[in-house]
Amino acid sequence: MSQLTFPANFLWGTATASYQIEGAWNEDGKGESIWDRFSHTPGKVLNGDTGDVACDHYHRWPQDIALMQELGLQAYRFSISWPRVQPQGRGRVNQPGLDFYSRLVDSLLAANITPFVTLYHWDLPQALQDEGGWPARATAEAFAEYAGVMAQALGDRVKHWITHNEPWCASLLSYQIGEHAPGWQDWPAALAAAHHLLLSHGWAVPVIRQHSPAAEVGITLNFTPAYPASSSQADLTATRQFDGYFNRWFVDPLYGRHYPADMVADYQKAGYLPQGLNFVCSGDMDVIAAPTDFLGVNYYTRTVCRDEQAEDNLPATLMADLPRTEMDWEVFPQGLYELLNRLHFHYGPRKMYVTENGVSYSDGPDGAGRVADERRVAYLQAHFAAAHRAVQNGVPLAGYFVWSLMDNFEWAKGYSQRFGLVHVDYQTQTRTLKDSALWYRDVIRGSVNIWGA
Ligand code: IFM
Repeated sequence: MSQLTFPANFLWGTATASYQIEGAWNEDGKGESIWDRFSHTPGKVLNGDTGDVACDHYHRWPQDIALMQELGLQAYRFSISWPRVQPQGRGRVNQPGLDFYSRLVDSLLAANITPFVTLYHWDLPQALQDEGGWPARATAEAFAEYAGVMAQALGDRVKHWITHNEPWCASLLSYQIGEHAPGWQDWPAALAAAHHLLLSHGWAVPVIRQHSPAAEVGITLNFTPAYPASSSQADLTATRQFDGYFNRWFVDPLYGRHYPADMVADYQKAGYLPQGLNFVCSGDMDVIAAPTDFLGVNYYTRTVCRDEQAEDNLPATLMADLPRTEMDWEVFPQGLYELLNRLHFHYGPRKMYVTENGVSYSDGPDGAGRVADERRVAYLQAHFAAAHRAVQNGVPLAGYFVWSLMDNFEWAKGYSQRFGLVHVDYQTQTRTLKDSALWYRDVIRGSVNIWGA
């Protein structure tokens, strides 16, 4: 075992998202979002949970910043609720909404915590959904306007901007699988949505730079590396396809490689692109490939790909038998190491941040009020060590954000999953530092060591 040291200005932080923590869904002039509409629709979210109150962060943010200070966080990644700022998605700006984020930023800076602002973490104004949502090009145009509003308001103080969080979720999970808002199941619409999300990112980059000249601008993708269950042709094809669907469809165009040709062919064959790539207009791919300052990487797990239908399959040699989290995701830290290397050597982003990594375990306070979540400590330790090995290989990793600061609304799974370093009692809104929070505080302080093999 050796003791690991990260680069001197490496940033340690935590991440959250507006709908998952803020609550105050209809206060101070905020407009309705697609997640308000979706969670208020019976049957869409487990147990009928909603983000109406969530962690009540909209009212309790001073206390939450105090918690961040207690943990010694160096950076905090949060997202802006678009309909809190522009209730109709374009045009009129709701000043109280803007003031909320402005105060938050000022207080973070006063606490010596660097704000990382995500513009879109899935709470689209319902008004824009009513006009077609992300499958409509006009939504991308509205996003560029909104990015300008935010950069103008906060750009003097915010120096790290993330346009979108996980466009795979905002497009395919939301418009093809239908598990997330707005709950469509429509392949062609989902692929158009993916394009418009990426396009809106490309349009927003220069707009943000214009109002916030010294800032770093990037995008966050979620990656699930795909591994074949065996070396059979069928499993290799399944692996290529999953990787294309989940990872390459998004990262390739951002780095100037257009949509992956193998996937375009597969989608055409399957009938998912009946009009071809007709949503791609001349010049779009150059817009999408606008140079950025960093790539945000969200990593939780891998996928083992098996074509169960194939007759000529070999026996599976790579079994999915690792420990699993309460999301039923495999714990696979090696995947983070391999992913960071792949991104660095294959795409060459200038810089990367792990903008999310963390784990859902439901440990709560014992009789003495202690939350002994040693499995989360073990998960984080192993992933930090994997990231460190990547840094040793020359990967330009500049920081790491644990998901999440506190337990929160886990989308279609409601409050059943707890990812926080801080436990939240939703009845009383009491926050309790879990053991993992205390351990993370000590990692940041440098008073406990991260161990590598
Ligand atoms: O809670 C989510 C977050 O909103 C986006 N990334 C994955 C997390 C855990 O599922």
